[in-house]
Amino acid sequence: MSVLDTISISSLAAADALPGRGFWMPERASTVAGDVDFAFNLITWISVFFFVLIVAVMAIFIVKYRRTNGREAEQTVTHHTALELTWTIIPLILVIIIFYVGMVGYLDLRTSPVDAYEVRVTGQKWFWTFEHPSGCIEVDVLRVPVNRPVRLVMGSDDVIHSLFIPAFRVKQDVVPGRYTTLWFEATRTGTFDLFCTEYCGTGHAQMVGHVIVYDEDEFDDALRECREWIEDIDDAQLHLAGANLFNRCQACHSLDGSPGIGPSFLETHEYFHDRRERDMIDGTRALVDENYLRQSILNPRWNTVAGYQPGQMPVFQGQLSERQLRSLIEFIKRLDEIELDDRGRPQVLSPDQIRELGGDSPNDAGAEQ
Ligand code: HEC
Ligand SMILES: [Cu+2]
Repeated sequence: MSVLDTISISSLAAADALPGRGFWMPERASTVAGDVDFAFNLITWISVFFFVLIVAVMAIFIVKYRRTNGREAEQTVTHHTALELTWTIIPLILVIIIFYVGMVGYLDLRTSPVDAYEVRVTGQKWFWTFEHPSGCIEVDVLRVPVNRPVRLVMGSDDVIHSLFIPAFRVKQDVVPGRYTTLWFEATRTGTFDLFCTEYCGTGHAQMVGHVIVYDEDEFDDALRECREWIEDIDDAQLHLAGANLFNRCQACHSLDGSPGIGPSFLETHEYFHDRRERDMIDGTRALVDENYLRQSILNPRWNTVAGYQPGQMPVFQGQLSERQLRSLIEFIKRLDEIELDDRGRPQVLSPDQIRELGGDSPNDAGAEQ
């Protein structure tokens, strides 16, 4: 660690405002980022050096030894021990150095400290679910404390995904049928990108999220807020809270009637509103009421809407609290009250904004009755 640290800090550090941000690399925000950049820069600059050297020598030799009229080809040496030892031993030393740097870095990346904070991660078409020990479950937002090792235990519900946090320089495949792990220790607070880097189907490009790094005490507050905010939203505003959860559904369900992997919620809303029955794939019909919505979200395997593929809709049993489920159902029921932007996405209000709409104003409460 320490040797590599000193070299990597002194070498090639870019003069940019964000620490570690250079021509090739995003900012550095984890303990291993420096080592990864060092290995990358080392290999790159060795390659650049030899590329320039070899091409230059080649160009000089092409000119110097080109065929010229009246000049006889000379006998050349076939063997030169000193030269051969040089071009064997120097590269050998270089690849041993590269191996050493790579191996030490790899071992650091693979071996998580025992006291790490653990988060369960599920990759699903096409979103990430992060589950904290304290019960906070969130989609596409990973909240972590600064200066504390975090270990991700990851699984996939469908196909191979891969979790990548560029600023932390960590990346690991997420594979169905087994757990893979990844650890990091963030060194700075702030918000960083998180991607899926394994092509996993039509919605792959939407499988993006954020890591939010907090100071230790802010972290506890953030987790409490994550668990509890929806519990104290008034029933009258619950559909607005549902818009906050819609990011788990938007890969497959539109709100403006446009077709998708699943039925548009506009259509579902109209079925609900008109008390109509849906044709199901097994030839039966089902009335679209609260129970139908509940069943469709928690346990979609019970049946499939005609015209859609079975098994596509993720099972949300155990992933939503009762209140979250209710807010999603309210969201579909009262979709006509949700403002959409020009790309058909719902206006998402923060928990505080939603709270402000409720409570104090008797008008709002009255309108709901
Ligand atoms: C990976 C794609 C996908 C995601 C993500 C997804 N769904 Fe679905 N959903 C489907 C498909 C496909 C169907 C239709 C087939 C079926 O009934 O299983 C469906 C059907 C439904 C239905 C029945 C609709 C109707 O009009 O009859 C509801 C309700 C529903 N989904 C709610 C949700 C909610 C709420 C979320 C987010 C929390 C969600 N879905 C996320 C694919 C998805
Ligand atoms: Cu993916």
